[in-house]
Amino acid sequence: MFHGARCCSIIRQIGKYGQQRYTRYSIDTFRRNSSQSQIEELSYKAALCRACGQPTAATHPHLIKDGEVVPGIQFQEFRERRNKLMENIVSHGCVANAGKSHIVIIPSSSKVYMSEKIPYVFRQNTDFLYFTGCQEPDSILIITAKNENFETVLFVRQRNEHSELWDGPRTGVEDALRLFGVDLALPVTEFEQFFISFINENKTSIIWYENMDIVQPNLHTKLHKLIKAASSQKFISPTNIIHKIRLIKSQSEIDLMKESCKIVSAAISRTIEISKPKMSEHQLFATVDYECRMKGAEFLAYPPVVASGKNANIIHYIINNQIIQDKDMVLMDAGCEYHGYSSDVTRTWPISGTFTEEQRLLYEIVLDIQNILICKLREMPTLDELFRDMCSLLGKRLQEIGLIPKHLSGDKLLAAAYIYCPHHVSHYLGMDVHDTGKISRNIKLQPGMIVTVEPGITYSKTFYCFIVN
Ligand SMILES: [Mn+2]
Repeated sequence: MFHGARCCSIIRQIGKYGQQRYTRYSIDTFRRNSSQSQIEELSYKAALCRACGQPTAATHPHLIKDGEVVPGIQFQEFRERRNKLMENIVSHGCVANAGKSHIVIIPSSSKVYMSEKIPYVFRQNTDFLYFTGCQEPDSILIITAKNENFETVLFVRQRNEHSELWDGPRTGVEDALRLFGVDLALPVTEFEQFFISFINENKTSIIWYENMDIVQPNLHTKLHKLIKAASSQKFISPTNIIHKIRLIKSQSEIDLMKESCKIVSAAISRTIEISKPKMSEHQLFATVDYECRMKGAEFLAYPPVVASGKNANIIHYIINNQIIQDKDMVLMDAGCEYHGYSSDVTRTWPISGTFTEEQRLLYEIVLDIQNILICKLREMPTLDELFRDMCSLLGKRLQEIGLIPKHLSGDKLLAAAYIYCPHHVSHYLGMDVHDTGKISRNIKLQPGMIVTVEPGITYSKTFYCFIVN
């Protein structure tokens, strides 16, 4: 992964010319050739043009438009999200809240390593990303509220020449302030001091921190130590409040979600086109991955299920290493992540290009039921009601073809159908595949929610049939 020889030669070059000296030389040369006003304008631009820890409008104009923090989402939208969070925090009824001060702590992810010095692809903690747009690891978002005044502080890693040589540019403290529109940006090394001062000055403050889900292990340990030493204060989880906000998507999020779904849908269509008997499941995985990336997705949203024949009976079959036989159905459950937004689509098809009679029968039952359920969404049911509807529709259709005994009715029929579709029919979809996990499936749908509709039939004689949207 890392090329020792190339790296040494870069170090030699920097050693020889000196990075600082080289930069100063360029600015001096430039100064001699420019008028003062040009210099001012250009040095402002140069500051914005510096590569940061993530794409910006200056360095990646093909990804980020002026005024956006991340692709498709404007600066202002992040402010509105943080304001909404704090309005919900201060008006929350779970604690005797009136007049109290609050501190909300949302950590970013840390880098995770697969083996010595070899990192996994970094994926930012979703809640942190939602409120900042910041892709820096080991950072912390703090929002404090005192007498209805909110202050946002972003703690990020300082710039470091040696680390940046290895891992690429960091955004750093100064540019974080400008890039993310927070009130204050500080080095993450100053977090402890900041936190201690805050809780000393605000002895009855409420500390909002998700204590059950450890995102940043070092920070988690530190917070526990500090809170033990400081007072009798306890953590209150902000996650329910955060997920309620994330549940309702804005227009810009809906546009990103549509594109994410479009990309994976085209990628799966292409994969079906090129698939033929004797290919391996692995090759179809490679095809869907390639097609998603070529169409602009960053990566797949989850390890895809590519299952032929009876492998499709394993709901989370991700080993994907079997050869697809002539008569097999293939099941593909794949989604991509497009600028932070996930899709989740499942399709099944006969590898030969032609269904057997039996395969077509089951396929069409699932397709019919899926279409009926999609229409039912207009009535704004709860997801649990949608699931009950699916079991009832599926039960009746399977009775018609003799897979479920005709005398069953009511709950017994629903239970019999569940054996053929042993999973829920829907979940919320968004930045995460199983988005806003704290939200019950027993609440009515509302405009702005995005959900999957994924009925299926697990039939163990020869194949599995499953459709998702
Ligand atoms: Mn799903």
